[in-house]
Amino acid sequence: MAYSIPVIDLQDFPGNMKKLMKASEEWGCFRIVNFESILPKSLMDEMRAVVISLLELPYEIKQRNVDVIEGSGYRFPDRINPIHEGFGLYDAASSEAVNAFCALLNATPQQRTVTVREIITRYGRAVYELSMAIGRKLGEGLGLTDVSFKKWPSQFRINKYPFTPENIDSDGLRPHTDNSFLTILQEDEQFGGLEVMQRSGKLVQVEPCPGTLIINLGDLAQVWSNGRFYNVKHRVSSKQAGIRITIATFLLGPREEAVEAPSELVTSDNPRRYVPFKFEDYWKSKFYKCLDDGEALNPFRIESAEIVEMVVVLGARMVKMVVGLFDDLEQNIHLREISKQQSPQDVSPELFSVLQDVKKAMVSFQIHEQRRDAAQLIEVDRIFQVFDGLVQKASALVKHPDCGGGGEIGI
Ligand SMILES: O=C(O)CCC(=O)C(=O)O
Repeated sequence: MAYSIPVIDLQDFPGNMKKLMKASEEWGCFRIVNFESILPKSLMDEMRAVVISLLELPYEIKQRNVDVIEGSGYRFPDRINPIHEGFGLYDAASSEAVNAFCALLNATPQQRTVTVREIITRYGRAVYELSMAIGRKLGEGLGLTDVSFKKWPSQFRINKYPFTPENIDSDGLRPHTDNSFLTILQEDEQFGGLEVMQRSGKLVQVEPCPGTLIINLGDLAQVWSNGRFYNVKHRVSSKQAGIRITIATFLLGPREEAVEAPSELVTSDNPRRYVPFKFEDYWKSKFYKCLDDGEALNPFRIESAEIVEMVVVLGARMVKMVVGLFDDLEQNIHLREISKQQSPQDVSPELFSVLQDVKKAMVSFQIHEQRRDAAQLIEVDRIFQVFDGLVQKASALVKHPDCGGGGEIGI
């Protein structure tokens, strides 16, 4: 069978290492074969059957699959992706998360809870183990020996595309990059429609190939590899009438630690490209601002971060200067008023002069205190109010040559 994207044999390492690196750098996606010792074909088939049964549940019940993190739950076809419906399960490798997911959806007696739960649990663990194995190989390929993605949770997205003769050539999912480090995609065995864009910009159709899996590298792979891995831009297009169902499992960013390239991958030839950031900040910015074209990474690019820092520092200085100017003005007015005061007849001029000096000192002291408080308040409040806008402006100014395209909320 002719494959349109590179194929990596997981049982043939280090033999396939060069090919894996080339695929990750030029395509940002590849197909894997020989992974059955971790994820058997029988489990993939069982999972597909479970997924189909879940998608048949009534809408009121599907809606119970609420977000655990922004956008992680049920998605009904909407204006942005009108021929796409999806379930989501955050932290898919944890049995608690699977139990909670199943408990919410288990509304009909026909749903054989125990089996459904057991299959999702086994699939979640197997596919997670597979993502750990691929992550380790990607690390080894970059010369890192003890790479672990154990603290990076995963997420399922179950995708259903009702393709009809009327919507042929429409987008099932708009072009996007994934929010993940890597995505493991179990395709529909019958209906194709996935299109991936090579780093060179060439768009390639990916035909289904039963018994294999597709791996897409997401935005976090681009950051973690310090720009070496390509975050592949892809979309799903309706090619043929029929119900297309796929299961995507995303290896997301760590909950606690920052997302950043390991120091070994930062060299004088390839300086750090992104400031370390929290996955949550990236995810929220991508979700709430509906950033489709890789802009979600822009605020974290070093060039942008430097510009933003510069703008913030300059802004803070300006605020201080302005506050200082107004305060000096106010202080002078007060001091002049004190100087103009006449000495009462029963107070000697010497004593009056000392009292005036005390008053002046108090005014200066008060203004100094107010100035400090005001400067602090203004700095914190105003700078942070405009901060978000500045980040966006700075991001728009910086167009990185490697920008691999963006991320509609792919998951
Ligand atoms: O359904 C597919 O083929 C691709 C799914 C995808 O790109 C996604 O869920 O982000």
